[in-house]
Amino acid sequence: MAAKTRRTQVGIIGAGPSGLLLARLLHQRNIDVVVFERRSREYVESRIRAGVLETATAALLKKAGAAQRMRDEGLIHEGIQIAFDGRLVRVHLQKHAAEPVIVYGQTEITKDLNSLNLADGIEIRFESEVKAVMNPDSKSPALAFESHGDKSEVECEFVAGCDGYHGISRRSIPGNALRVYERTYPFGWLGVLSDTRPASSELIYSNHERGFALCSQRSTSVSRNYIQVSADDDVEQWKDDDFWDELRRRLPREIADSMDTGPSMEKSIAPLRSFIAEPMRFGRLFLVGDAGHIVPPTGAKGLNLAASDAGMLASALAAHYDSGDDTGIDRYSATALARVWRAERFSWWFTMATHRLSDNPFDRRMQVAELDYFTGTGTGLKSISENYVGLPIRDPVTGNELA
Ligand code: RFL
Ligand code: PHB
Repeated sequence: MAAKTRRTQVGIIGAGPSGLLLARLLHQRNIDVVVFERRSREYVESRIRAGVLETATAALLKKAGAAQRMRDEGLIHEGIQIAFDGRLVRVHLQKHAAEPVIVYGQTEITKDLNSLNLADGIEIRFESEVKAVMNPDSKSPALAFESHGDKSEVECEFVAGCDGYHGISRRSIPGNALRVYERTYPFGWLGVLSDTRPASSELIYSNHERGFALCSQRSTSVSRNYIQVSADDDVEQWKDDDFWDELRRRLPREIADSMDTGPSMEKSIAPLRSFIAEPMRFGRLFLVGDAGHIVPPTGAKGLNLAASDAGMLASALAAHYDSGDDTGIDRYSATALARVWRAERFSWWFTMATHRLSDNPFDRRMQVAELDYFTGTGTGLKSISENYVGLPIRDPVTGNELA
C-alpha cells in the first residue's frame, strides 16, 4: 500500500507554462502548492513550441514577477504581414487594436518560471508522473504518483490539471460529466528552427496555392519557419534543402529572394486540431490550458490561453483562501470558456482562410475574397488586430478585467 507522504493546498499536474505560472501566482498569495512533472527539467526547458505573447500574457508574467528577461530580450512587434494573391499586406496591430505583441519563446518563459519558482522554494517534482487523480469530486482529492519506480500519494484541497492534451486530468473526469467538441484538420505544420536572420522584421502568414507558410522568429538572428504539410508526412522525408525550397515557393518573390537559409537546429511536424472540453471543472479538479482545449497554431493562441486560464484560476483560488469567497471557483469554467471559444473561433478562421483546403478553385477564390475583405477594410483590420493581440481576460471573482 502506498504511503501518504504530504498534504498540500493545491496539487498542480504539469510543469508547462500553465502549471508553472499558476504555481507562482498561488505561491505569491501564500498558498501551498506541489507541482508534478513527468518529464525532466531539461526536457521541459528544451521543448520548442510557441513564440508570440499577447500583452495580457506579458502582464500576467509581470504580475508573477517573471517578466524581467522578457522585457530585456523580447521583441515588440507592432504589426504582422499577410501574403495572398501576389500581395503582401501589413496589419498594423498597434493602430487597429492599440497594442503590439511580444515575440519571446515559450522555452524562455519556461526557463524563467522554473528558475524563479525553484529559487523561491516552490516544490516542483520533476520526473514524477501522476498516475491517478482520486476523488476529484470530494472535499479531499488525492494524487497518486510514481517517481523512478517509487509510488506515493499527496492529499490536496484542490487539483489543477495543467497536464496538456495527453494528460491524465481530463481523462479522470467521467465521460457523462464532460462534453467534447473537436475538429481535426487533414494537414500539419512542419516547423524548422534555424540560426538564420528572419525573412522579415515582422511575422509573415502566407496563403499560397501550394499551401500555407509562416515566417516567424525567436530573435533577430534565429528564425522559426513553418509550412503546411500533409498530416501523415514523416519529418524524416523532409531534408533541410527541400524545406527551404518549398518555403520560398510559398512566399512573395521579394521575400523569397532575399531570405537566408541554413541547417535546421530542430525540425518537427505538429498536427492541427481544434478541441474543447466543457466544463473546465469537475468538483475540485480544474482543467487549465491544453488539458481543456487545443487550438490550431495559426493565431498563436495556445500558450496565451494557457496563461489566461492560469491567471483566472489563481484569482479564484486566492479569493477562496483569503476570504472564503467561492464566486471565482464557481465561475472559473464559464469565464475561461467564454474566452477560449473566441480564441478557438479566431484560430479556426485564420486557419481556414490561409491553408490549402481542397482542389476546388471556388474554395481558393473564396479565401482570396475573405482575405481581401479583412485586410482591405477598417472593420476587417480591426477584427484581425483585436483578436491577434488578444481579447480581455476577465477576473472570475469580480468580472472585471484581470490583465
Ligand atoms: P503543456 O505545455 O503541454 O504542459 C503540460 C505538462 O504536463 C506534463 N504532464 C504530466 N506531468 C505529470 N503527470 C502526468 N500524468 C502528466 N501528463 C502530462 C507534460 O510533460 C507537460 O510538461 O501544456 P500547458 O501548460 O497547458 O501549455 C500549453 C502550451 O504549451 C501550448 O498551448 C502551446 O505550446 C501550443 N503550441 C503552440 N502554440 C502556439 O501558440 N504557437 C505554436 O507555435 C505552438 N506550437 C504547440 C506547438 C504545441 C505542441 N504540442 C502540444 C505537441 C507545437 C507543439 C508540438
Ligand atoms: C512561432 O513562432 O512558433 C509561431 C508564431 C506565430 C504562430 C504560430 C507559431 O501563429
